[in-house]
Amino acid sequence: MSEFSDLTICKDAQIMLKKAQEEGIQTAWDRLKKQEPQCGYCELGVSCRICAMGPCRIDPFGEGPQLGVCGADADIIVARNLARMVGAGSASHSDHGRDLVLVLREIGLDKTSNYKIADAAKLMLIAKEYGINTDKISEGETARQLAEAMMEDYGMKKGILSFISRVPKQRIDVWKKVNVIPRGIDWEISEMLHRTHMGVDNDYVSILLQAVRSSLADGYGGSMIGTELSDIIFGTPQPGFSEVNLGVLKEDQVNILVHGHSPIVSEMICIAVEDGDMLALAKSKGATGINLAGLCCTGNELMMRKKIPMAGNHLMTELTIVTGAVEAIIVDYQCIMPSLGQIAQCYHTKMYTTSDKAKFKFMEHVEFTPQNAREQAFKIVREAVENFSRRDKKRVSIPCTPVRSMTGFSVEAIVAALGGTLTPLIEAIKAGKIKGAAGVVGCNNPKIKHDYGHVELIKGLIANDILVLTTGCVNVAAGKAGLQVPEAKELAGPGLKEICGALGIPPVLHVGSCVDNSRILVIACALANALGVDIDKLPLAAAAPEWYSEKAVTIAFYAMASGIYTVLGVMPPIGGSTKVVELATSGLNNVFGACFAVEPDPVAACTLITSHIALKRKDLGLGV
Ligand code: BF8
Ligand code: SF4
Repeated sequence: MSEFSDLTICKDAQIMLKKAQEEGIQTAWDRLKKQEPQCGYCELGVSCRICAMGPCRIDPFGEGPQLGVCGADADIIVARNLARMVGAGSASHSDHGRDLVLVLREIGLDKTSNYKIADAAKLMLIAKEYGINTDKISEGETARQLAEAMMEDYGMKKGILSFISRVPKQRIDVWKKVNVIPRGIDWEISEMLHRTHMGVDNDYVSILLQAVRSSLADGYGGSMIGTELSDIIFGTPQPGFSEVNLGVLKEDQVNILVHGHSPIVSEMICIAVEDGDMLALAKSKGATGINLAGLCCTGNELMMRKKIPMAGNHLMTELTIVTGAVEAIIVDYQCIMPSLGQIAQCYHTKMYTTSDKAKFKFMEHVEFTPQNAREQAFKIVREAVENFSRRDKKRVSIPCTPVRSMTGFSVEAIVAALGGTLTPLIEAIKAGKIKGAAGVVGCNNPKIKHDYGHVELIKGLIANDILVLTTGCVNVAAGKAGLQVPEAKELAGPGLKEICGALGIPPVLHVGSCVDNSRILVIACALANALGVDIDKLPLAAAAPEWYSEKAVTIAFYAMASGIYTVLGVMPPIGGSTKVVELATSGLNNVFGACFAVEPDPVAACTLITSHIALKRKDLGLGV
């Protein structure tokens, strides 16, 4: 047993944590310790610093103040804080989606030679979905018109998001009743901020319904646009194999990592590392090649489409630098710990920022635009290669060998694997071979043993014949545990094992990055439409066992509002309002046919999900 085995289940992480300790490097785990005990008011959500009459806090024991200076009570303060988290999560995904819309428009206007349409068939399909008559117009003109139609989804011109047309009618009726159909992406996010300004919306239910609407603007708006356009511009993922863990770094090669979320940057780096001149330069510096690997969601994007290996998830990002083997890390935005620049100072690793939205101390800024992306990518890769000579070989430690992992399960790929329609999946569910499906998504959080929450929950689910779809940082956890290869069927229950064996797929499907949770929504909508029922009637569930980010709260909200029961492994900051807790954990059922549960123990979380799926099967008249 390693001395770090209470922090992480991953061997590579344990070895690197030891090295970090020996080399005096602080990690998120160390900083968490220094923060403890964390503020109890903030943990309960009852502190407010929205205005300058505050900051205010409500005494959870009922002895001290029960109202803020403005008169807001615990319910209002808790709801406002939570709603602002949802708004920020929606903004993050949606602003990422917007960047892809802007690139698509530049392609359409022929203003960039760096980006092209990789999946013209999908461009045509989505353009048709948007009501664009593609018959007599060029591919470029189609791209321009689609980009501009999507821009309207961001604004207030349409009054309803285009992809809402994918949602079953029964679900739209549910949303109509409580007035949460998203009207425009930016509209809902900005209204969320408006409503939570002091003196605007002061009804906790009303505040939380706007949080729902803002989350739906992400799930069926910003994220869905992000996914569909990434497929159009960079290619719709197809199944294939890659590798995961820190062992994907190569001792004899220049190692370059991409970190963040946007494929706009990482795809261009991918082109530069494959260039012959760059390779020749690397060889002249004594390296045998240039090795590109991913971190977090931009890593997922490259893995899905290009089978580029993944070095790690959220809590591994600092530890990759500790290997001493990384020449450069290129970041775009989201989930990039500000500590990375500082840690890189202790090694030879060069850090680059690429978006004016996301600048960091100790990182060099190299702004990427659709016009200069290729040039900038080559500049960074050249510098990374030159940096190989500065590597201190004595400090290099690559702690393990990589694990093989299967990826690339876009909706199109899943449908193709099923033979062209969802019918075989529906039949397998009806026959009880597959009891249901669960999306296991989200982050790492040092408050939960790293990757333990993901891996244990997933193992329990597949053993119970529940097909698992993974996104975000869960992919690395599942991949490292050997759960994302066809051979993992041996860990599945007999029915799921049979289906996976017949199709040659793993019981745990890598469906992409966090914006790609929209792929799960598309499948849920298609299943419901095929069966003629609402989504909440299906044997589906979602879980975020180790979530940390505002984006994860937004995902949880749109999953729940779509009718999918959602289990969280970390308590959100709502404990200070019994009314909000009651609404979240049961009241929402009466409105959306789904609610949240909080369960940090993955074994207990698995029981919650299997019982929920059994109940849904019973209600559908299917064998349990
Ligand atoms: O968007 S799973 S830690 S990397 S927030 Fe971040 Fe969470 Fe990872 Fe991707 Ni998603
Ligand atoms: Fe205090 Fe109200 Fe201002 Fe919040 S909005 S800081 S509760 S006065």
